[in-house]
Amino acid sequence: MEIKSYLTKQRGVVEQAFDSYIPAAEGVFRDHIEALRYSLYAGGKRVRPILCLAAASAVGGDAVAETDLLPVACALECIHTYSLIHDDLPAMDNDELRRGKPTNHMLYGEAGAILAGDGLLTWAFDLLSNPAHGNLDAEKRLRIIHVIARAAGPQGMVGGQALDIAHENTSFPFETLQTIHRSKTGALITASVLAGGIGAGANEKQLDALKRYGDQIGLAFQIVDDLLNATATTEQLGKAAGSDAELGKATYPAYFGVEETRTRAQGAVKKAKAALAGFDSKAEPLRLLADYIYTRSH
Ligand code: GRG
Repeated sequence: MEIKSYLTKQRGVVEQAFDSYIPAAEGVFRDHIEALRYSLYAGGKRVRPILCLAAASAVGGDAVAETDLLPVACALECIHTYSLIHDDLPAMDNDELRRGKPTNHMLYGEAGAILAGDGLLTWAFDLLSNPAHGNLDAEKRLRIIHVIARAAGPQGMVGGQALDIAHENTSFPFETLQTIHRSKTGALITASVLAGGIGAGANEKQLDALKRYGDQIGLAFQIVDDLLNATATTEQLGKAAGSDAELGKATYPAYFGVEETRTRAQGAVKKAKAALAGFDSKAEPLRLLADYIYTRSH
């Protein structure tokens, strides 16, 4: 299997599912829905939904992934997109460009962007809990909702963002950087993998392995994000390069330099793949995704 064609195919699967789940920009809520659809369709890589489907495939095969997990995959992307819209706001990173396009608040204003994020976060839980979507039984559905809510909330992504902002322009120990990375970026990535596993009926041993895999690729993902921010151009990234240094953020390259940072990212990818040792060839996409996370260019 070749990663590029796999990603293209899976992005198509996720985007087709969006078309059936996300309300059309029409009627009385048209402007609000247009604002949230703008960011949802602005060219994201769809890493979290693809990881969720790949984990489900690793446990139960592709058919289970595509019949039962699509609403979960889309909900994860809604939560991710909301976090980016809010992260770009003037009160946070104050970015004008994301994925090479104007950020949400540049087009819809601050209030519109805050509400677009709120709408996406809430819609995610509508999708997850709606029995009309997917064939998941109530027990799996509830467990998935809990895993995702925990990862997105005050002890996960939101808490990590709060810590990150609180530590701007301060110096702090490396352990704090790890906590910020694990919560801000890693938690939702691990939850994406776990949600796929739970939905496909993974046993506890398999879930433990998927958690170890998720934690390591989450770490690799954030390290690579730090590296790209420090070394790539705004054009390559589609968002402001060098913004971490400008905002006084501590990053892996700031602690270890570029070479050591690369080695650490490679180490995390290796550990992620080792965690999958008990899985058969159905886990091949997860293995390829681990490599992709290291080699991605934006
Ligand atoms: C505002 C509650 C709240 C949280 C924001 C995720 C996040 C927390 C902020 C984004 C800042 C950032 C650059 C984090 C590093 C890792 C990351 C999440 C990168 C963006 O994810 P990609 O690369 O984005 O999957 P695409 O554009 O492909 O969807």
